[in-house]
Amino acid sequence: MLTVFSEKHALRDSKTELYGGELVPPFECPVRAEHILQRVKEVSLGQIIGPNHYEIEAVTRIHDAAFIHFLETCWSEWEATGYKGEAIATCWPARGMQQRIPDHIEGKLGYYALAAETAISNGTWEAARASVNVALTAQAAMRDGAQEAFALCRPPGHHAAGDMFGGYCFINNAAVAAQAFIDQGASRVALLDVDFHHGNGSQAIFYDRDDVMFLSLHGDPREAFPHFLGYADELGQGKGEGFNHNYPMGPGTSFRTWGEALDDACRKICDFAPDAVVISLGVDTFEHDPISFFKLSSDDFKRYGSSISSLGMPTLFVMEGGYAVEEIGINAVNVLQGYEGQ
Ligand code: OKP
Ligand code: ZN
Repeated sequence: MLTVFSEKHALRDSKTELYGGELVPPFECPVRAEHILQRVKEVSLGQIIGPNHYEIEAVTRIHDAAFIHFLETCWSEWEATGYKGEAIATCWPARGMQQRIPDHIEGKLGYYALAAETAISNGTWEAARASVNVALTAQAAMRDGAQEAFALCRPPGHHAAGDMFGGYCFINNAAVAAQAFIDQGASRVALLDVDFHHGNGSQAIFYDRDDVMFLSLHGDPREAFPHFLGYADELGQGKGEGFNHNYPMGPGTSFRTWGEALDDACRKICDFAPDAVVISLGVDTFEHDPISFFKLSSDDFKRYGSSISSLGMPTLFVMEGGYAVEEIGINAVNVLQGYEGQ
């Protein structure tokens, strides 16, 4: 399987994450991508190429142009204020307040942020831009005939909505890639999110559409981030009704339960008969993940990779989360090897 990777991921190297009331080194750190790349090489998964450059229009098919401009200019505006730390949102347009975009960077941050853990710092934009180019390059390989590809994206994307960043995400790489399939003539695309966290951004982006079905297996929002989306009764709206499927699961969920949810999701994908499947591949479902509560073993990742290949559909894997950094390479590549029947 082809892997697409950009060294520019390393430019996303913020020093702080607001976690448990402390500023800690971010869980979403550069070594994650390095370990995955190393494992891809170790098992000789296939060719590894760098990303092509894509115009921003491929991104603004999904994201609001003013939001993209904000991401691009946030750090320099923040720096210009003289603040000493990284750019972190501290106030929001909460219930009953105006949804107007303020002029001050503090206000803009609150307007465009969905959570406070994710700091924007020098290089964040460049890395996010390279990450979406990685996804688009892998997608283009499939347009040109590849049956599957691995976009080794970092930073991840599935929490990013049309005009919101957060949950370590800035540009929704998987959503932009799904849209590229549609723009190239696909009638239907299934976006299956197996990251531990609900892909609130992807869901919101496609919620009223019937051409991209979104399915997500994740920690129950009652117990897990992003807390305010991902319930089972969110089924889509308008012509998108019936094209959104959530499988929230509780603390301690084992592969038995998780695998049944995956089988159900796969049946829905089969009925939908998409031209392509995009997998938001997070491996934070791992039993030893430091911030998640599912109990999948490294072998389980191989098993479910094989289930995904049983769909028999062109499949684009887009890297999302996974924070047990020592095992992240083995776990992510196990999915890909399972898919390849190894
Ligand atoms: C990004 B991705 C845990 C707080 C979690 C944010 C998690 C973002 C996950 N107490 N904070 O979906 O892997
Ligand atoms: Zn996650």
